[in-house]
Amino acid sequence: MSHGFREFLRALEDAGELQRVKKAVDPRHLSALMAQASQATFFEQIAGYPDWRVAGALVSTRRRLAIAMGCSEAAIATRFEESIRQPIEPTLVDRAPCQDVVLTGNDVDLTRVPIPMMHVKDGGPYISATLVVSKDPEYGRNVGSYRLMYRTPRETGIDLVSPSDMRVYYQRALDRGRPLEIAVAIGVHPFELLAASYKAPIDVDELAVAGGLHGAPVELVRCRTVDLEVPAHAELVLEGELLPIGWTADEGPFGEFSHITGEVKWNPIFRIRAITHRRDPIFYVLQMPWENDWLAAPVIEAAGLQALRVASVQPVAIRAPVGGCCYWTLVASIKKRPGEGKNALLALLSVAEVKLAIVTDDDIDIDDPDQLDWAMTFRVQADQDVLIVSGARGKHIDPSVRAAAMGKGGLPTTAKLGIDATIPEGVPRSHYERLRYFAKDAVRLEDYR
Ligand SMILES: Cc1cc2nc3c(=O)[nH]c(=O)nc-3n(C[C@H](O)[C@H](O)[C@H](O)COP(=O)(O)O)c2cc1C
Ligand SMILES: [Mn+2]
Repeated sequence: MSHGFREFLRALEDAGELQRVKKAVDPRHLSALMAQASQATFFEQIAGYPDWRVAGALVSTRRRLAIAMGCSEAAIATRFEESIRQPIEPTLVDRAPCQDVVLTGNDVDLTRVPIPMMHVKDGGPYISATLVVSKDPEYGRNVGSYRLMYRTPRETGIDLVSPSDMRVYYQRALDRGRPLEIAVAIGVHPFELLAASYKAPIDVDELAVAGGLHGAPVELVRCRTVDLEVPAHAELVLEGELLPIGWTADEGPFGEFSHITGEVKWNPIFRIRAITHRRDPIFYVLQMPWENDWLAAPVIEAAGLQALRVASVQPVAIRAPVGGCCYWTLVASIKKRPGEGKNALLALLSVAEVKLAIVTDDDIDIDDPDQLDWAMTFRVQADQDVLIVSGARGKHIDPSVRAAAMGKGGLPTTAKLGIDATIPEGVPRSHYERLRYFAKDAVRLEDYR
């Protein structure tokens, strides 16, 4: 497979974006060391875990995400948008590297995997790079990414608080008094993780979305102890079930993708029946919050593009900047016709929990914060170009929505802000003519040295 996890590591290394650490590292030090590296990191020795190596911070920047997606940084949103329109169903294979080693019964022991403590207030060591597969009798196979908190050698917590397809699957199993079988694949290509974080309709198998991103079917293998399939090339697989106990076990705190320490949540428990892995496994430590943020960027940007097109506004560029955690803010430049600055804002603010949208014209490079500030300074009249919507759907991990004051289970709302930084109607474009230096192309500084 040309787009496996290991091929991606090689692509990063070829691009000078992967650093190897040769000395043995304590797993509790992994996150801090990754944070100090300017590249993705590959740890060749983990103290106390001779069988394992660790890779992480793989898509911590837009550049590394672009390498994963095989496109330019500017093309990420359109590349994602085109691929999700062309899903490719996965195929089944008989033998798989992810089952080189199969551990069941008393051999199931998470303490043999180098799961790191990441942040000072975390409720325990966390597995962050998960692809969680489940099935519902009616809706079929589902894939999402859900963090797992170490509890015991055979149990983890899972954060199933937010509305999601798997939450619905779990609730439906719970209503019948049944556990929900899940299989967790760790160490898969970012395309699988992007598909997992994409909000497909509930009856859509996100592994077909991953196939669309690869341009080839994802190869799956049947699990050994649950009626599920996982990517054959995964480094590590945890098979088991979510116990039918509802939202009763404490989980967290954990460093959230909002860059903020979260709260303790009430959640189900994942009991592990089997651990399978490669003969020479690499454990993927997804570095919070950066990798979680960048995995959201294509999803949110593509949703913004689609919303603009439905509103018949012509986008030129779109970005979900990392300052808004690639989730809460959208910035777009458009080829504007009269009124479309406002139409564009309405479209962008309809996306998920996006709470700040900025729209500007196609002469502004939206990757340059100075140009964006300039547009907001000279193209905005606050009494005419600012849109505020109250009481839209919010997300609890944004402290400003004051979810803590609502009590458990309350769903917060948020205000949304749109800024139309396009050239106002009635102001000629010539009023924005940028200054140009006299004789700019006629003289060269090096001729005067
Ligand atoms: C690295 C990563 C970790 C995530 N962790 C969680 C989580 O712990 N809980 C959650 O509800 N969503 C989490 N998400 C978001 C979900 O994966 C996302 O909402 C997805 O669409 C859910 O899929 P589903 O609705 O098909 O089950 C995470 C996303 C990423 C990229
Ligand atoms: Mn789904």
